[in-house]
Amino acid sequence: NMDDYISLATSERATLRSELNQIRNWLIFSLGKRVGKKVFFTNGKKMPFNEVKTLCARFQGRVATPMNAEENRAVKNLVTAEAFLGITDQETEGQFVDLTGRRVTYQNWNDGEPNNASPGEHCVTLLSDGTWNDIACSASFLAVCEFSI
Ligand code: NAG
Repeated sequence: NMDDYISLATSERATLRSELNQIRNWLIFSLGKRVGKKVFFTNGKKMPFNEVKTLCARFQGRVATPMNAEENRAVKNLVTAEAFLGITDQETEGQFVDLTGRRVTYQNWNDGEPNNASPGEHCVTLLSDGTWNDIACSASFLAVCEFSI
């Protein structure tokens, strides 16, 4: 009868949801870093900034953009090499914004940075000590994406 079909569908949906949660937990446990509702992953590949943007978008994520010290630490602990962040001053020199155009409130520059070294540095990388450097967007660094969970 119809009620039996509906309750079966409801319980199957609950089972699927809990199995998907379990798979998500395995992924984060083995490969990712989670801070609150954000999770960071890397594919371990180095590429120019535009390719990182395309890659993260293809997987419905964004280039990693730490909004506070805890998120910055999570990215630092995820990577083993210098990584691009989703922050640029391509629009207005010296005004660093996220990829939605908002000015970034949290910043963690290395001493003497950002220096816009010749011939111009409009992208940002996370250095191995967790501080930031501005760098040419055409250079290749590790791709790190963030996803909302
Ligand atoms: C240079 C960096 C520059 C940084 C400077 C700090 C490159 C191409 N340039 O090597 O971004 O501001 O060191 O001393 O890596």
